[in-house]
Amino acid sequence: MNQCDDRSAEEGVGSMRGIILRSTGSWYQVSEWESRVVFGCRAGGRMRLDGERSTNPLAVGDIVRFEANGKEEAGLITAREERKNAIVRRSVNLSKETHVVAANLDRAFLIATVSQPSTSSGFIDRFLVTAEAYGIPTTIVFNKCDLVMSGGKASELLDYMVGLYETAGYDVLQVSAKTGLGLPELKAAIAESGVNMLSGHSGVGKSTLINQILPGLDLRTGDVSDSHQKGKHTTTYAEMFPLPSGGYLIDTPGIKGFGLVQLEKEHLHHYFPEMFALLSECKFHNCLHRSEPKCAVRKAVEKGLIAEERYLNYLDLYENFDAETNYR
Ligand SMILES: Nc1nc2c(ncn2[C@@H]2O[C@H](COP(=O)(O)OP(=O)(O)O)[C@@H](O)[C@H]2O)c(=O)[nH]1
Ligand SMILES: [Mg+2]
Ligand SMILES: [Zn+2]
Repeated sequence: MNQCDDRSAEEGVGSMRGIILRSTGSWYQVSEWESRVVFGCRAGGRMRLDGERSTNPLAVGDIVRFEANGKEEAGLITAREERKNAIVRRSVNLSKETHVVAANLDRAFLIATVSQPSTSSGFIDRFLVTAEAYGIPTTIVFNKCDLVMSGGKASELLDYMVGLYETAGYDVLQVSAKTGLGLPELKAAIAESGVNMLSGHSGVGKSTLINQILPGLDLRTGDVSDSHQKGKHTTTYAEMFPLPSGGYLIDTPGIKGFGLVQLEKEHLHHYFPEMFALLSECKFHNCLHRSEPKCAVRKAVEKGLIAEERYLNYLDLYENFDAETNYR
């Protein structure tokens, strides 16, 4: 049962519903559900929920019950609603604990680039597997397209990467935060879902894109190699911004990638949609598409119907699975 319903009954009229925009460990910014007024909240003692091994029982995107504590726009969080999903990574210090990066995501936007820097398909595929496992639809956004000269090497790579992921069944956008190319399409896609997360390597232009989408914010950009950014809370904490369309946009600064938490090696191939679609045509129902006879996936790779690069990334993830569970 929904914990919110549970507890609101006993807490009565003073209780409000809100969504966590920001968390610094012991203090939270909570946006009241209807008015969107932001309250500064602390968490009540009951927040560590049974059976959870995370260092942070409350995360960005969590929907909570809270009570105003008399002072203006300050309150106490009393309960958390059940999560639809949560992106987690292993806690920095405690190997068996996890850190919840964000919860209740409706869509992820993976920002990638083909130059300055170039994003590898290995990184993209690892992200996609994680998102598939959590049931979060993903749009791949190639930014910095203004740097791509037609006919050049970067242009070839861009065409190849776009084809790779469109063929695999993903939505792909080509944008430039600098020139505004493709931004109307990106804004429209973001307005379609409730809670959207922007992810990607440092330096691909996440903050620049968010500044274009929400011009009032004025986020710091271009500090890729800025030494004072290291070790600060910005390396671990996500932040959520309300959108005029009614939804939210989450920035995940400094998060290089997500680990394959709670995922079984033998199920990895389920999260490559174009391979999963062919599983029923393999001779063995539990085919791992490695060296089994009469494998429909390998046949499709040979025929060029499934991209070899995606298949090789699958094999690589499979072979190095134990290492991959250690978050990088
Ligand atoms: N040429 C070009 N540069 C961009 C674009 N978007 C971002 N940048 C630059 O890339 C650098 C990193 O951007 P930033 O938004 O801080 O990346 P983040 O680490 O992903 O948040 C900055 O110097 C930006 O000015 C783009 O579309 N085209
Ligand atoms: Mg940034
Ligand atoms: Zn197979």
